[in-house]
Amino acid sequence: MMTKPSRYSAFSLLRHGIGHSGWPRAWRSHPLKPSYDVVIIGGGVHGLAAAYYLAVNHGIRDVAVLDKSYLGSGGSGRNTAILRSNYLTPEGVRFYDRSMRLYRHLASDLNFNVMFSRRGHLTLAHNDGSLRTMRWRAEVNKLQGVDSEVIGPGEIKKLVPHLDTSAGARYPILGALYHPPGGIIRHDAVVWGYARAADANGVHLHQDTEVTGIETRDGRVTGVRTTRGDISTPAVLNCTAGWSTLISDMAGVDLPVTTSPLQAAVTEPVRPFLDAVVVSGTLHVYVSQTDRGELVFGASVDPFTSYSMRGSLEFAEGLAGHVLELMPALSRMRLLRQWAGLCDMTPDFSPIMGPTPVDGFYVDVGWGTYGFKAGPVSGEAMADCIAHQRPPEIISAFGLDRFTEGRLVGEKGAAAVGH
Ligand code: PYC
Repeated sequence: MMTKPSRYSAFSLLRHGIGHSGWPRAWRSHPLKPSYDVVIIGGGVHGLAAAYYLAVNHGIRDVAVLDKSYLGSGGSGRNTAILRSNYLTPEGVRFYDRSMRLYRHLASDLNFNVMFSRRGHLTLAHNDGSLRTMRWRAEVNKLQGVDSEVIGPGEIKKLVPHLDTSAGARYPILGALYHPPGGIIRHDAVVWGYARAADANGVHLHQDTEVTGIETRDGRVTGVRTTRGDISTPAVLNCTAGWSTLISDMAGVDLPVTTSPLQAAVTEPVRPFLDAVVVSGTLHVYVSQTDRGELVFGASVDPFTSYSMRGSLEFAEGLAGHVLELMPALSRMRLLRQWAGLCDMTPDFSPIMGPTPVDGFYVDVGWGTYGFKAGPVSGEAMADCIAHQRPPEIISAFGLDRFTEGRLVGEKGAAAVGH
């Protein structure tokens, strides 16, 4: 049988696929200047987005973003890229919903394909207690204009036919919080898109530049010491995860944060069969299928504090068992890779954002397991906070002072899984 000649001959594949000739650099390298108007520590989605919005929304372009490794090397490149805004508190729902709105328009704002994919997000309830929390969340969500409702096993089965919704399952599914706007995105593309756009707007991106100290005088920030030289600056934003306490300590600011690893894993690619993002708090597992066909699985944070980013066999075993309780048909799929990121946990599972007792030292930290989905809104809000030297309304509930004033914003009940 004659086969149709492919448009991509071996020769053209070699010409276009290997060597990447003629591709422009997405962002430039610069010498480290001795001073900047703003220095942002952490070159992940939060730091890059803050730099981008400082330049674009406020005309503040004399900004440096410092990362001790490569851009996106921390939590931004180590998450499961799930987007949602079905939180428990009104403050949380409003905040994450703004992020969803920014994410939806990000590809056109940044002129970069970030592969946002609206999938629908299901949080399963396996007992009456969870079902009650789902109903509560649905009501809070609706009051804030966010699309969420509780659905029963019949509707769940239609959305995700591979789920075992039978009454005989070991953890029977009683219902789910269904959040149609939820979805996934390509996390690296979000980093690269913000980095390219920040660079195009005059921001200096400095990779392999580790912060070794923060200078203060008379209660205000005056500069940053780095492995590539010292910088004088009146404004420093700590956008790190894992090292947020270390950096804040350098400025003399204590944070109520502990750090735990969060592991995830990905399978070999298979044909698309899973449209929705599925989460089970009881079984401590969440799963989605990427555009390439891989299944991405996550779980709860490791049950100890650590800065280790190594995967463990114990995690893979537990994960596989739990996934199979939900979707027995996956028993023959192979895990390809696993990884871990660092989660900075706060006592109320909400972030710490805004000014600190040290003038000019700002924090955007303590994201726990919610950091990636908040990247755009955090960047927008922290840029506003620095430009106007006061927190905008959307983050006013998340200040560091809430821990001494007893105004906690309890978001543990909205965690994808138990932590
Ligand atoms: O809160 O949706 C979530 C989540 C997924 C992975 C980590 N956190």
